Amino acid sequence: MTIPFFMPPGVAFASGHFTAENIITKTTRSGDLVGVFHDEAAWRALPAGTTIYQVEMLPSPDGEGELFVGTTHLNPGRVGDEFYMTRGHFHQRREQGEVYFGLRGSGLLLLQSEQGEARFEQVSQGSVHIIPGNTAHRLINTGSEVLSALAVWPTIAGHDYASLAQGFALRVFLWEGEIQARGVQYG
Ligand code: M6P
Ligand code: ZN
Repeated sequence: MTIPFFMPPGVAFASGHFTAENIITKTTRSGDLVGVFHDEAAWRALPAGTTIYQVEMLPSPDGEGELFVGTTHLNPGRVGDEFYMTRGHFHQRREQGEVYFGLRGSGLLLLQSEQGEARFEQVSQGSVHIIPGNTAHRLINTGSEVLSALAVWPTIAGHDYASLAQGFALRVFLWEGEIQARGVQYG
């Protein structure tokens, strides 16, 4: 008997690019990231159309129990001394977690609790990151190649950017030739 089959979408694990119809893409440019980087003058000096990262996603149905699958491609670069990073977010549905898989490049996943406690995980090819609920997450590219990470998250999770209006508690810079994290002072 011939097995009836459905041809599923594919992902190239070396790059994170999907092969599927109806891939959804979103580009985040420097001009979209108002107030995200520490050095405002350096941010203003960067053309607003500079691509910082792109997300490609498979379409998924809405509703409890459904999952999104997407790849973030974060370019290498710095705004002043600070490495390029994603905006970062809590989930609107705070209890919902997410999984990131490092595919290429090297960087950091910055995780932060609602109490403001921050920590890093090293992202590299093959790394697996289980992001618990109630935890904000941001990718930082500390390397010289594109950092690509595959993500799987519940469609109901949603994004809450507003709760991080003050930013994360740690920032990552290239300082005297070394990758360094610094605590953020709020005035
Ligand atoms: C991953 C997922 C997405 C997220 C994207 C970009 O692909 O976590 O949900 O939108 O990264 O991150 P941000 O929304 O913080 O810009
Ligand atoms: Zn998320």
